[in-house]
Amino acid sequence: MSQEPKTSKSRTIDKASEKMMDKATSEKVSTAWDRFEAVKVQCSYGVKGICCRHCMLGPCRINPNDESSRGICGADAETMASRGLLRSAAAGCAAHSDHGYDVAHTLLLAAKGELPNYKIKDTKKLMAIAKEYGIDTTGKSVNEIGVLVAETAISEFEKAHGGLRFLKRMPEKRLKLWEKLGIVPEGVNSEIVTSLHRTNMGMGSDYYDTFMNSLRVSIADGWGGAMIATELTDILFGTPKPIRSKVNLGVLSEDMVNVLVHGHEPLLSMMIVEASQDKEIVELAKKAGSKGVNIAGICCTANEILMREGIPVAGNFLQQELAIVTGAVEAMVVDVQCIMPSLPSVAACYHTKIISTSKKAKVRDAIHVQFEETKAYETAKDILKIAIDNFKNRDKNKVNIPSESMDIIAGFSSETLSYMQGGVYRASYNPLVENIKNGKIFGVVGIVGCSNCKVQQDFANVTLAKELIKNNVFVVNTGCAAIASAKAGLMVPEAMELAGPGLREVCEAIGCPPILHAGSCVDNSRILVACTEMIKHGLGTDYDELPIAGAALEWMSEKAITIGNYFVAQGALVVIGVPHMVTGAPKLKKLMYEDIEGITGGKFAVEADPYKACELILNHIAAKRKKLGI
Ligand code: MSK
Repeated sequence: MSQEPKTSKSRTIDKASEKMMDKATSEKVSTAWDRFEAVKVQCSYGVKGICCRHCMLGPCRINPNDESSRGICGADAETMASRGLLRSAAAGCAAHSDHGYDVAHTLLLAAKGELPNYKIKDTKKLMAIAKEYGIDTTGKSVNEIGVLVAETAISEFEKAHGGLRFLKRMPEKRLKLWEKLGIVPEGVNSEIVTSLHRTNMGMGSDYYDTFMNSLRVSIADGWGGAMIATELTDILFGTPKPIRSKVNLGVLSEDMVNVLVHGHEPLLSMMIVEASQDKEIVELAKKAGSKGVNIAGICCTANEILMREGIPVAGNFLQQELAIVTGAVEAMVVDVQCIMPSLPSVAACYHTKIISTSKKAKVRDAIHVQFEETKAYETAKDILKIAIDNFKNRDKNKVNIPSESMDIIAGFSSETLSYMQGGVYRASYNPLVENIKNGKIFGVVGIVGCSNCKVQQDFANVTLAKELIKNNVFVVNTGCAAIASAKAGLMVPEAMELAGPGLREVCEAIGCPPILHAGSCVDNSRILVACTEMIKHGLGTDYDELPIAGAALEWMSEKAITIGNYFVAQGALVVIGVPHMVTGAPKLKKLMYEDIEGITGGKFAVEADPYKACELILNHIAAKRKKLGI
């Protein structure tokens, strides 16, 4: 059956993306949308989660119309789908946690004085984490404490028993429930290893147990790997504070050397930002005929350097190829996660150099400049020199930078939010909680996750955010959903006009937009901390009592499975726009979307329509408010 290619307008609501898609089409450059449409029909077994290739008896698949259908080993649809889900959750946890481990290792070496380019920037947070870790800081220098904090964080990954230290942040009630359910993680790496073991041939076939363990490994991410990544990145580079910048492809410059940093880890990108101001680099750039070096980010690397340095964001996940299509990018420097293997082939149509930097993510047909923490600044300069040298190859006839760029205020960490509500001496969540209780703020919703060709880019995320604030719901954004909101002009004080009167009054008093940019994917841990603060300040006694919800209407990454899982384990409603690949397993589906609510208080709901998703969330929050008697 032939399928008409979709128009760029129907693929995205973002004007800049639309223009670049049209440019790509006219220049015969294939993008993710073209490849998605070329697939035409995606595997109907895969999409339902009812196929398995975990052993060489298979691959096997289940006949969805035959209840007695089994794989060769006897696995049914429930076993196959739940195993697939647990493996994905473990992979998501591994991604965030490996990121967190790298940050911890860098902090360790920096504190030992072995990395001349890195220094502890946020000593206040260092001391706070040292206290939480039970480290005796008496008479010790900042670096000595840094070593102890880093070593303790590293032990959180490596230990097999003992439980995660950050879990002590939670109210006892939730921890007790998790203990009863057997989903309290021991150590980060051991949980990932056990998850892979559990899903091996001949292991667990009980879909309930397998799903509950997918929650467990996800908790190891939220309260382990991701939280360590967030907290230790703050120690190394500073806890974010409100900062102004710009977002969308219009941040690229006609007359500067454009370098895009893309991926997730800030370790190299922070150095690239610093090196771009280096006298030698600036002079080289001028000598090459440009006005200097312009750094901008894609995906969560963008969020990391936006939050701390105010570096502009060029775009979210589905814009990585489109940024190259502008013809104005001298180099795209990639680290880990969310990097499309297609980048070198798109770049081959222009002059852009794709530079991979992580030994964990070598990209075929890219230039590889290995990142080593010991010579980070030098590496950053080497990369910038490649980009500068490439400026002469820019073909002016191929350059078309869309004019779209939008102001943004980012940098809302949990600490900042607390500070904004009371200043240095009276920092507190009390005003937020009081305004939730008095109804000026109806509830709080986290909109997180990616962009996905299966749905119109940015539409669901942006529409949901707008609908929620209209109904006095405070919105916290992370990841590519945050970039979507920013592009739509929702992260500036003017967005207050779109908020309901109660929310507007509170935001004006606090001095923040009604939609907050809280950071990257690992920074969803900041939302966990913020929810914990609400409870500590007298809003309910456990997370499932809170008038909150999560939404990931455009998700695509396994990391989003893990994030959704840990919020459901926490007791939150999580609305997703793209269903999990479990729909061929009716019992598992019922467990995830219905029965789990009676177990953890949270559940998943599928709703791609942002208006209906909003209604669902508002009803959920109303029910929670009623139960709380507010
Ligand atoms: S980058 S995981 S596409 S949010 Fe964190 Fe964006 Fe999703 Fe990657």
